[in-house]
Amino acid sequence: MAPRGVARRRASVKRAVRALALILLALFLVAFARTATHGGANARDGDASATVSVVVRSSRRAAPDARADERRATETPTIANVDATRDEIVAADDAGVAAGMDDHRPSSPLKPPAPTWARVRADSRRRRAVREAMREVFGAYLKYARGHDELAPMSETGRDDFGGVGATLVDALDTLHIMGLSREFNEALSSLKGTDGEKFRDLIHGVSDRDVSVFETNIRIIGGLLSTYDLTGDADVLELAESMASRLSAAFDTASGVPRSFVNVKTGRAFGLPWTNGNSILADFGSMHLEWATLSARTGNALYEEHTNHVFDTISDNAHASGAPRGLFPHMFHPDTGRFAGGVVSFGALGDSFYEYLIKCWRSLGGLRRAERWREMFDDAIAGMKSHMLHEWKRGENMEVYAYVSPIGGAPKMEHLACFTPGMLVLGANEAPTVELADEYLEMAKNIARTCVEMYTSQPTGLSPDHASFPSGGNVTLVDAKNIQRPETVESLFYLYRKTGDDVYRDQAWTIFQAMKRAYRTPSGGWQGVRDVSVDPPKGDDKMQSFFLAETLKYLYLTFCEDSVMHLDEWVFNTEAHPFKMTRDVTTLGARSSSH
Ligand code: DMJ
Repeated sequence: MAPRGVARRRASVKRAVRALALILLALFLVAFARTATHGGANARDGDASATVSVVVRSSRRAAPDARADERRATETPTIANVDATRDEIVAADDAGVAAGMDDHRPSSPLKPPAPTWARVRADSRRRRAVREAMREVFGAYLKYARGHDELAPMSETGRDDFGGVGATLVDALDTLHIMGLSREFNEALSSLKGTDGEKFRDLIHGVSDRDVSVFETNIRIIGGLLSTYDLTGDADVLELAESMASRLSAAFDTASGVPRSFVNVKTGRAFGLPWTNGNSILADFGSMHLEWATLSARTGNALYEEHTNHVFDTISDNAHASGAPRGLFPHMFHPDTGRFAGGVVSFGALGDSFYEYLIKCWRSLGGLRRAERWREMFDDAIAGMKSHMLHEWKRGENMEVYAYVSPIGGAPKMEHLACFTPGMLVLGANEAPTVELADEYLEMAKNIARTCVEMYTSQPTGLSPDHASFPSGGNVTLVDAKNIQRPETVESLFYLYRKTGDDVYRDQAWTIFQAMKRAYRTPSGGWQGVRDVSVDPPKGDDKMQSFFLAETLKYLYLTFCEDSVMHLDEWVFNTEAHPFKMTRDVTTLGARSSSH
């Protein structure tokens, strides 16, 4: 028997061990709870350093689905909810600041994650400024151009470049909703549903005898309606989207199944652009699947997805015969011969969104047919771009290294349109086949984005030209001096910020927003583009683009939100920045491609 003192010591050692065990258990439970609260992103983060394989990828893709479904079941997305979320975010911001919270801290002390997306807090002041801009420009649109496609801010009247169907109304809907501008959102929606929207509904229901661009109608009208449906659950809006798609379906009635560029919504007569010799354009017919597969999933009608899935199969099966370097495609395709017909190979006009949709469809459509082919085609496209289209630019006297993308065979210059490339590369870096490739994509994204930002900051107006060249040892040189409020650079800054959490991207976005505000604003409250970015003060173009409300202001706003707002593992943005809930439950897959 041990003496009393020894027994007491043993007992107190036991107590200490038990206490220590309890502390460790508590720490573990806290860590576990935080991981669970932060959801699929962190679950996936844990294996981010592993060699990525198909198996890893599919488990990565499964996680957000469960989270999204859970939310769908508990939450009816209404404008009130968005307001509540915003208030909660602001309150949480304040609490976080008070507690000295570090945004970028690892979520678990036991296993620091390599995050898919950075965890970032809102910058309430800047976010509010962008929201106010949206309120102002949409107010001016309603006042002077309600029901028209776009506002002419200086003339204080409407413009109808899309057939007078109220393009801005539809393009702006989801931005208003996301920003919690409930009064404006409700007014826009009731405008569309009420007498102001008669022309719009006549177009959608094929009553008016009107030719429309299949691409523009798809990305703006169908995209805008679908995202509004995903945000609100409003069944009338989904019905309008479906009706519009059934009008456009006539364009797919070709020997190859690849649609022509224009269609008459009443007669179904389809035709190509006159300058293309009857060819269809890659960026047009190659960027429809995201909308049409989503529409099929929401309506249960497989027809839409079948059309665009077949288009993908046709493009993919023609890859070797396209005449372009591996992974890349010329922009002309003849819908009757079913063959590529030459043209430019570009990440700018005529090619851009085709490449964007390879990665977006792969990331966001569960049950995608030939899913691996979409990913392979994306990685091949980037490899092709790197070998044939990516150029180094040594800038200024210090010969600092930048990068830019230009079409194959063309002069060494870049359109602002191609500035979406960094954002696309960020998406490609997530869940890339190897860690090395992920790093390479991110590096490329940063270098191209530097050039895009330089296109703004090098000009006296602080605005980018639409097209620029980059002489070695020199500065940005104007090729097309106008600026038409395009979104691509701020879009890429948004993705880079969400990926890295590096404040440099937020600051760049803020600088660009301030330059826009200074140069675009007019006395009517509408904001217009400028004719020459090198002239300060600039002359305006008297046009407020509908994509300025759909994309530019939306990406700016989201850059200043915290990462949980439109989280990039839950939402995918179409090429007009209309967000769709990621679709994990596509069951209506194309019968025509079932052999693959
Ligand atoms: C937008 O309409 C879309 O982003 C499209 O894909 C090409 N670019 C314009 C805005 O610049």
